[in-house]
Amino acid sequence: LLKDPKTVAVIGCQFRGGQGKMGVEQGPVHLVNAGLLGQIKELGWNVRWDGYQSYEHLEEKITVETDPNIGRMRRPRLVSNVCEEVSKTVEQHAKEGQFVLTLGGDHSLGMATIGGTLEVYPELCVVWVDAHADINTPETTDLGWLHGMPVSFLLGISNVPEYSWTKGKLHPSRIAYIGLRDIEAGEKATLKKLGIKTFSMHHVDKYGIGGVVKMALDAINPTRERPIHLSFDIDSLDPQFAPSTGTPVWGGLTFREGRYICEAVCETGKLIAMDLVEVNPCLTDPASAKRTVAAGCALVRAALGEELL
Ligand code: 6HN
Ligand code: MN
Ligand code: MN
Ligand code: MN
Repeated sequence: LLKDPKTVAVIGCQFRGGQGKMGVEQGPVHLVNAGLLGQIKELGWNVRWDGYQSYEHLEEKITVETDPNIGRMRRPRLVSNVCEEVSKTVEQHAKEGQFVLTLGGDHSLGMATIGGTLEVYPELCVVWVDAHADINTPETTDLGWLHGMPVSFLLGISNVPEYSWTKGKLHPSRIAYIGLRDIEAGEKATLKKLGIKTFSMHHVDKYGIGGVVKMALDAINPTRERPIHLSFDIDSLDPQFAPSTGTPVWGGLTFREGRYICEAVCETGKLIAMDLVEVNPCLTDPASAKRTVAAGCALVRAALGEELL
């Protein structure tokens, strides 16, 4: 599956343009300063740190003035250009056979990371762990921020000329959500129409996290042969475990439930990429930020095999 099963490429995406709050671009620095790269090495991985990607060259060129809304979409050209660049970086590392770990940054990056891995692994399936479905289209979005829309571009149901690089190759039968609890009416209609597998907190309560992960994988990866991309939004965790995030929603996953998802996906032996996004260490007091960052590090370690040692 991975040509280089011992190497993880880590990309620190200092990007906040897909949402409106300052600080989410600091996520990667806080995760790395908490010792994440060393922790991954201790699990036996070669770490290829790709450095902090700051996108200043694009932010200087694509300013608020030159990037007016397209319909309701805010900062549409900036997000598109950054994501296209990230997508190429992810694709390159995946092509080299490395596990790709992307540290966000906001979740608009999901269209970039999964877009990149899909180019290398056409049979890919996606586990999207989030309080939100992030499947708004330019028509259904309320606030207009792109971090609520990446899945619609992956599926090819948002058609915006500025986003023509997004190829829309993900089939709706190959993505499953876990942790949902804040979905907009338009998103609900889309999920229903496309028959997408969604496991909300209601299902987690009803079946337990073990049952939910099994059902999710059975749906998108029945024979467990497909490569898996795990896109983990830290706001899937309950705010008591991950308070430092831009759109917290009560009633979320416990830390253990979040960890379990990462462990179980890792256990399949098919995980080829992970995103950890929406860690915003600037929104809370330092102790809460530290707790959020520590939770994020533990999720990554689980996805990279800590529990299997
Ligand atoms: N995230 N559904 C809301 C929106 O603005 O479209 C919230 C999106 C949150 C996005 O947390 O990655
Ligand atoms: Mn690189
Ligand atoms: Mn998200
Ligand atoms: Mn979210």
